Amino acid sequence: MFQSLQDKLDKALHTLKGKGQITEINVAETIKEVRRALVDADVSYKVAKDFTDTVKKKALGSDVLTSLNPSQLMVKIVHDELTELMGGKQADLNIEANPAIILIAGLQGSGKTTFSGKLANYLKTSKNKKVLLVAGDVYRPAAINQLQVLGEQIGVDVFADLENKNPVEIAQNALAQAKQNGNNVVIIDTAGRLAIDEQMMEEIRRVHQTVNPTETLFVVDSMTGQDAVNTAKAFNDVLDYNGVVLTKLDGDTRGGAALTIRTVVDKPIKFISTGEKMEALDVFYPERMADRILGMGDVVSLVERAQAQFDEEEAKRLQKKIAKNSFDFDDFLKQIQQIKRMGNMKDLIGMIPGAGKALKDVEINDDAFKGVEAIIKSMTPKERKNPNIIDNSRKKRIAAGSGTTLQEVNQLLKQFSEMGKMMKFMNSSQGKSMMESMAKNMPAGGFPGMPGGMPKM
Ligand SMILES: Nc1nc2c(ncn2[C@@H]2O[C@H](COP(=O)(O)OP(=O)(O)O)[C@@H](O)[C@H]2O)c(=O)[nH]1
Ligand SMILES: [Mg+2]
Repeated sequence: MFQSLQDKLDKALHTLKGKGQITEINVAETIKEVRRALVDADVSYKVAKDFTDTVKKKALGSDVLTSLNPSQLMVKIVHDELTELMGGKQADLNIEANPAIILIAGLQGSGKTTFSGKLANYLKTSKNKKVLLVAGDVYRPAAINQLQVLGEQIGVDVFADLENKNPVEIAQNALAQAKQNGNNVVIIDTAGRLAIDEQMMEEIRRVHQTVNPTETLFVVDSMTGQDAVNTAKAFNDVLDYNGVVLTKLDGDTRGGAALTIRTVVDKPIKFISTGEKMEALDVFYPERMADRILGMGDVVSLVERAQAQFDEEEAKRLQKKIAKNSFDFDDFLKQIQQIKRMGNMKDLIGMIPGAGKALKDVEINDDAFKGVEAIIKSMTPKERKNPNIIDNSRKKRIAAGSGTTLQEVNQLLKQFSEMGKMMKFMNSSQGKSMMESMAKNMPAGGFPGMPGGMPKM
């Protein structure tokens, strides 16, 4: 995701490496390159300029009380500002009403129907809702069929009326049915045009006015860059929607839409869609997106907590493993066990490279690792060394053996492979310098308040 932006920011932030402190002179080059990276990612010049002005001010104004060097400090400032640019906080979907009505708007091909299916699936599986999908694209029978196929696939009811060409009536009839059948969420998929046109706007405006949705979501293809931003504005003028859904973030998108939409319409991005599978939907967290853009979120928190509790020897051993790209599930298990011994789970979680991001929204208590541990323990030693050899039938066996589900096994494997990517970053020169500084800042006597200090390995 956003690979080119990632690379350019990485390069820009790297130029400060080895500098003793941030000065007006040495920060100038970095600032220029950050701005260029943003503009190249299809962020408008004005937004990019405002962004780098703020970053510069903060960089020059910050008392270097922390143990971060200029390069790390800059990473942190850019990270925080990116988070802010994308809205700061995560924004929830409002589904309190009964039934909650969610209206889906956007151009044709933006991914509305696919997203409607994904959202229905998400609300059904994660929020335990009884969802009704409504086929409101009256112009294309294929679109109605597409929604019916999705509904069948995820086990969600679909309201469709091939005879009726009036989307307002369809929505009304669907609502009546929802009330009768006790659906607590109604998702209305709508038609779009290839470009904004008055008729489409009028039609969706009427549907909007009639059903008075709890949430109106604007779906936009993130591949369309600055166009996405313009469309977002046009729809917002008519619908005053509640949130934005960015689709096709799995593609070769440059990132401009994700970074600019918030500034232009002042509406939060609520979901991101990253593929054609029904599960490929994520709640949008600005901070995690900033993590991803900088390719280093967990390292940021790792550095921030460099004073905290990590065993120096173990860090060095890990570093070696990482350098050799040989970090495996046995190491992972060891890390988990060490952390469990250290207690204070939630605070420590961000210290495992990669795991912090993966487990951020999990309620962390001592039980949180049980499933993960059980899964790893159900793998053969060979599989722990090389999880790539785990095929589907083995996954099922592992799930059965560990008392978890196939989905949980898949999730762990996916997280682990993402961790592998994080490791690659650690192997880059910037990652290495962070690990070194982390090791250097390690308190020799272990972590205060812990009996016996750190366990040594
Ligand atoms: N790669 C990718 N393709 C998507 C995503 N969302 C939708 N699509 C594809 O984009 C095309 C248009 O999607 P559709 O949901 O029919 O758009 P609609 O016209 O707005 O309803 C279809 O081929 C979808 O499979 C996504 O997040 N990633
Ligand atoms: Mg559609």
